[in-house]
Amino acid sequence: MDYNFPLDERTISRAIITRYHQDLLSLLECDVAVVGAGPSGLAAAYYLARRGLKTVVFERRLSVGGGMWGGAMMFNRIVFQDPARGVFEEVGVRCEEFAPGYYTAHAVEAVTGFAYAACRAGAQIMNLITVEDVVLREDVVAGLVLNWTAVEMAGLHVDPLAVRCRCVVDATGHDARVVRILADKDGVVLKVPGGRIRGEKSLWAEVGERQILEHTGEVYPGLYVTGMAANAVAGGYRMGPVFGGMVLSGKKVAELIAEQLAAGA
Ligand code: 48H
Ligand code: FE2
Repeated sequence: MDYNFPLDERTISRAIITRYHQDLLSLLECDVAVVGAGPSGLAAAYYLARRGLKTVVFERRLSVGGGMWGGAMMFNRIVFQDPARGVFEEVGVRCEEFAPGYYTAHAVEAVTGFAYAACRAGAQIMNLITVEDVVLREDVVAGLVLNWTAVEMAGLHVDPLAVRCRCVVDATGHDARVVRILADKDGVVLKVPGGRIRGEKSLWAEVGERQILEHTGEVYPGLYVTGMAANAVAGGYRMGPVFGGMVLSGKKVAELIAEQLAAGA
């Protein structure tokens, strides 16, 4: 193999800087901004992008995948139930039946499968960026306030940048970070019973999984919840290490948003 190529370090640097900034500039205006690249956020991004919506995912960590990498107690296998099998298969994750209706997959294959599918469908995944606030227009969530995670971690006083979008999906898991940020503001009433964050209940797999789908949806004009955040906001049970509801919730939120945006267009 002829390995001689006249590499110029400046061209390498220029390529990285140029491409990143081109992408960042194009994301100033999106259809949907998903916060969090766990299983629900990645599934939502895949289905949104597949519908032709301009979709970005902001993830505060270096790695995508959220709580799916570690399976349960660091046994890196995940479990999901029959209704979600089609979603895993659609993104190319191999599923193995364990007991009637119960399937397993390798956690690494599941994370990378969903991440790859979302990218290939056209979603833009921006890791190392933390969402620290929302943009509001006439009591409608109309964008996000972003900062480098490194700024947050270092505790530096550096002001953020903002992007606009037609709607936001909170896929930040147990913390329900985006809804929490909004709900802390004076006068904000959420579209859930009681108008405020209820907090998740203890563990009940069957009920928790059902509730995830029931609670997936719009909680404030322009702001949707998916995945664990949906139960954290509405006061549903946690379900433990089962991932069917997470990816089905991502699929459901994408369907709801597609309908809503089509109706408003
Ligand atoms: C940018 C942020 C921010 C921020 C957080 O926790 P996740 O895996 O979330 P889900 O809902 O897709 O999946 C939940 C699942 O992993 C789980 O924990 C289950 C099923 N638990 C059941 C139980 O009983 O415990 O991913 C959330 C992602 C993470 O990658 C965070 O880093 C990211 O969101 N994130 N990204 N800006 N402010 N906050
Ligand atoms: Fe969890």
